[in-house]
Amino acid sequence: MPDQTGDVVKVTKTAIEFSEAVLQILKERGVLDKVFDVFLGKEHVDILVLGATGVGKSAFINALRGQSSLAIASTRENQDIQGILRGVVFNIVDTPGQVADKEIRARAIREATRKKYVGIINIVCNGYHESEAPDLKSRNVAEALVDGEPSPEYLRSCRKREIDALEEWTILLGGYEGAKWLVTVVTKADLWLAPSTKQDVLNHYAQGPYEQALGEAKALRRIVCSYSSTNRLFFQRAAMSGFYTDEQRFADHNALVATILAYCANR
Ligand SMILES: Nc1nc2c(ncn2[C@@H]2O[C@H](COP(=O)(O)OP(=O)(O)OP(=O)(O)O)[C@@H](O)[C@H]2O)c(=O)[nH]1
Ligand SMILES: [Mg+2]
Repeated sequence: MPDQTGDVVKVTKTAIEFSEAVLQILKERGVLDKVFDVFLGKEHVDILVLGATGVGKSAFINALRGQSSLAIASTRENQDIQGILRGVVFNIVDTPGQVADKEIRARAIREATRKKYVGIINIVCNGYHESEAPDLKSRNVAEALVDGEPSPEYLRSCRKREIDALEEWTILLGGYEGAKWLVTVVTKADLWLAPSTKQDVLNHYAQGPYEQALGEAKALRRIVCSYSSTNRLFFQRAAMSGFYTDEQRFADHNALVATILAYCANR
């Protein structure tokens, strides 16, 4: 289906995974009735998914839809995924993260700023970027892994890249009233999560230089969540942290879905 800019946009209709556990969380947070009111009003929700190449945006959207991501190619155009959740239509736009696709991303961002209500999901992964994209120099693994372990230098440079990626869209929020919330999803927790470091990782995205770089987006209602879309060796070689249990995965998924619904209900 051609959009106004002439781009070809793929629309996939799907249901978003939504379990009783999510309802329970909303109940505990005292917002269940409010969420149902929004459902009854059959409101439309646009969600823009942003982040550098290889952070796991497409895998995250697949996980949100209850789909796995075994073989996944780098995204090269904006993709519109429509999720139906009890009558409410969620329009989720997956954007390409490669540096070369800046213009394509800008189009999705401009398009979003014409909407009245937009939620932003910004995907980061504590530096565990993995992609075939030419702008990740570590295509050949040599940079990302040293002696079979993720290189601290590589992780650091990718975390820096995550901060740099903010610049592209935060500036557009000045004067635009439609953006209502920002959820920073720190995905790939199966790789990075450990009891002793979890809080430090979440703090990295909630305060300090990362938060400073949010600029205009600092004014949004926002939260930082841990997540994992799949269990996978880093570059198919380096081990996972070993601390991310299935229980934790369900808990993260349900808490995130509940947060998105609660944010949408708080219009
Ligand atoms: N271990 C692990 N790997 C993940 C996770 N999510 C994504 N990956 C892997 O990370 C790589 C990149 O994932 P994508 O979803 O394609 O990343 P993207 O952000 O969409 O990248 P672009 O489309 O290039 O912008 C893939 O090899 C995924 O399998 C996760 O939660 N855990
Ligand atoms: Mg993608």
